[in-house]
Amino acid sequence: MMKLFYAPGTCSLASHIALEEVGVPYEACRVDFSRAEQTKPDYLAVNPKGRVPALATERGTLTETPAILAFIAQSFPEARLAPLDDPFEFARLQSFLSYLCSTVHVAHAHARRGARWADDPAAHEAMKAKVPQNMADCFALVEASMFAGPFVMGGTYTIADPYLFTIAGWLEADGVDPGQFPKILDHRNRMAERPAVARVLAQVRA
Ligand SMILES: N[C@@H](CCC(=O)N[C@@H](CS)C(=O)NCC(=O)O)C(=O)O
Repeated sequence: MMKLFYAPGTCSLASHIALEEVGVPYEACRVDFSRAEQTKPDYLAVNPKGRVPALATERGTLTETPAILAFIAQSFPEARLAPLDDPFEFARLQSFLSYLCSTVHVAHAHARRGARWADDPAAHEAMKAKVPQNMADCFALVEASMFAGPFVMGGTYTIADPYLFTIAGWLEADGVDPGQFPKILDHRNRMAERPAVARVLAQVRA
């Protein structure tokens, strides 16, 4: 059985929802950030990056949210979580996942993880101060030109949806009013009503 290593309130929620959507058995293994378990040898043996998510499969352990999401979609094609038979559409999907991973998530991380980029406490404060603007700019772009509706890629639910739901869930904590982005806010509300999403949220918050 696959094992998903996750922590509440993190980007691992996207992979968690995708696993729940396909309906395969998996074990959810909580990594306790309050005890810095992600930095301890036991977890570093799972993922030397010291981050979640990590998905342990029978062929080895995968990290990086876009890779895990694509693996889930490709491994369980019957769940139709990606346009697997259309290279252009699949690339458009990957483009969206990459933007969330490499730009939006990184913009968010500047609020809490400034020590990755600078040692000077004044630099941490300066990075933190930019987060509301950077996150609002990213979401304005998603709202205006990347979100097709009613789902991210258009009429069909894909692995992009739980990923957008996850990162849009951070907006208030990043000092951004999600009301500025009506399509994304409506998507977030609709996502929260999906049975798979509700099951994962109940499990993560327990
Ligand atoms: N690029 C990675 C980022 C993973 C990542 O940064 N995860 C955060 C939680 S959202 C984490 O594990 N942080 C722990 C730490 O920085 O100590 C992905 O998309 O999966």
